[in-house]
Amino acid sequence: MGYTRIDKTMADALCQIVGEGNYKTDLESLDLYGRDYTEDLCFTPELVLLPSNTQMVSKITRYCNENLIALTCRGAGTGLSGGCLPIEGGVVLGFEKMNRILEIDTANHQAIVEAGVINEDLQNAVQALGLFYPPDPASKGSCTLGGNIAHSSGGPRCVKYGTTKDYVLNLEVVLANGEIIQTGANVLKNSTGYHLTQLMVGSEGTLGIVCKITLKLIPYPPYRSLMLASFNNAREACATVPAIFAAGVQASAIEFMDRKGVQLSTQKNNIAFEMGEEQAYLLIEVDAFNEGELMPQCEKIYEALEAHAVLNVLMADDSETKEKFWKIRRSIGEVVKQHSIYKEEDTVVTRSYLPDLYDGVSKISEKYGFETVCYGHAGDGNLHVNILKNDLADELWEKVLPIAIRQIFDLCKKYGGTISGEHGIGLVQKPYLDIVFSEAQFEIMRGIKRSFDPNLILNPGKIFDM
Ligand code: 2HG
Ligand code: ZN
Repeated sequence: MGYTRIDKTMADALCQIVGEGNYKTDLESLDLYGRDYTEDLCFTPELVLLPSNTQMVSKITRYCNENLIALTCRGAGTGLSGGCLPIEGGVVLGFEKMNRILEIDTANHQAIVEAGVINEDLQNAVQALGLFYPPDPASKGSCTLGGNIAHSSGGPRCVKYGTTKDYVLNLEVVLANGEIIQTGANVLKNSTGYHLTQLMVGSEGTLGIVCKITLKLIPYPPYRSLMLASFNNAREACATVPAIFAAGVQASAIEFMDRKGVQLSTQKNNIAFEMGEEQAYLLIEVDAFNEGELMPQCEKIYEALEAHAVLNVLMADDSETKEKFWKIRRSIGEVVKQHSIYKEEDTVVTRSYLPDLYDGVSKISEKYGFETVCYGHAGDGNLHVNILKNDLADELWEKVLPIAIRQIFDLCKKYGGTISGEHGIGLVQKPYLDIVFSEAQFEIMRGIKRSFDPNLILNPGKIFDM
C-alpha cells in the first residue's frame, strides 16, 4: 500500500500541533527514532513528534488518517521484535513527554498513568506507599508502560504475579480516526461486552494509540530470599522447575541461565564469580509478607533441588549478593548483543516440556553449527534463545538461520507453546506466525485490524500482512 510522503506543508501542520521544541527533523534524531533493540535494524521516519497530551495525539492521528501518512508509536525503543520500527517511514510518535503518574489510588489499589511512564518509576512510586506493580522486564529502568502494553511484557516475577495483561484495567485510546475512547472501566470485574482492553494489550500499536492506562496494584510483599542453584547438565536444571511447583511452592522467580550466558554477563560486567564445571543455573526467589514464611519455602525448594542432582546452592544472604545475582541475570540480553551479531527468539512451551525444548534447540544449533545462549523465565516455560553468528560466513548465516528458527518454533508448537512469550511479533517474527495461526485465524485478525484502522495507517507492516 502506498503511503503519502510528508511534504513541507504537512510537516508544518503536524509540527504546529505539538508546538516548538516537541518535534524532530534532524537526521541524527530520525536515525535514533528509526532503531530499537532489535538487532541493528533501522527504518528512518520522516518526522518525529512528541505530543504532551491525548488531544494532541488525537489531532495528529486524525491528520495522518486523512492524509494516509503511516504512524508508528514508540516507547523507549527497548523492544526486541522491531515492533516500533517505522518501516513505511511517516511519523514516529514518541511518548517521552507523556510520562506523568497521574494518580495512585491507595483505597482502590489502582494507578492511572500516561503511556510514557518508565516501568520502574511506577514500581518505585507505588512501593513507597506499600503497593506493588509486579511486571518487571529486564529493561524496567528504561522501558515504558505503553511499550509494555504493546507487547504484554513480562519479566521474572510473572511466574507468580502474571504479565502486563493481568494488571491493565482500562485504557484511554486514540482510534485511527482521532476519536478518543475508554476501552473498559476502572473496576476489577467487568463482563460488559467484548473485552476491548485485553484486545488492545499485545496489539503492538496496530489497533489504536494507548495514551492513559489504569493499572491494578497489589500489596507489596517486603521480604524475599534468593538462591542460585547450579547444575552440571542444563536439561536437569530445566527438569527441576516443575518439581519446585510440585513441592507446593509458588516462587516469585525461577530464572534459567546457561553457562555461556553467565560467563558473558560476569566477564562483561566485571563481576567476580567463580565457575567450575557448571553448565546451567536456576535463580530462584521467594517473597513473603512475614519473614518467617521465607525459610519453609526455601526448604521445600532445596529438597526439590536435591532430588534433581543439583551441584551447589548459593543463598544470597545480603543485599549486595542479591543485586549481584540479579545483575548477572538481567544483563544477559545486553551482553549477548555486545558480543556478536545474533538473533533472539522468545520461545515458550508448557513448563514441563522445557527440557525437551532445550534439547531440541541444542540439536538444531549443533546441526547448523550455531552457538546459542539460552536464558529466561523457566518457571513460565519461556526460554530466550539467542543464536550467535560469531564468525559464521554471512551467506551461510542468512541462508540457514530462517530454517533453524522455523525448526525451533515448530518445537514450540509441538510442546504446547507458541513463538513469543513476552517480546511480541513485531517485524522480525512475522514470517513465522503461520506456524501457530491458521488462515481462519489470520482472517479474524485482519478483520479486527480493518474495523479499527480501515486506512491501515497504524504501525503498518507489523504482526501480519494485510
Ligand atoms: C529478559 O528476560 C528480557 O532479559 C529482555 O526479556 C527484554 O526487558 C527487556 O527488554
Ligand atoms: Zn524475558
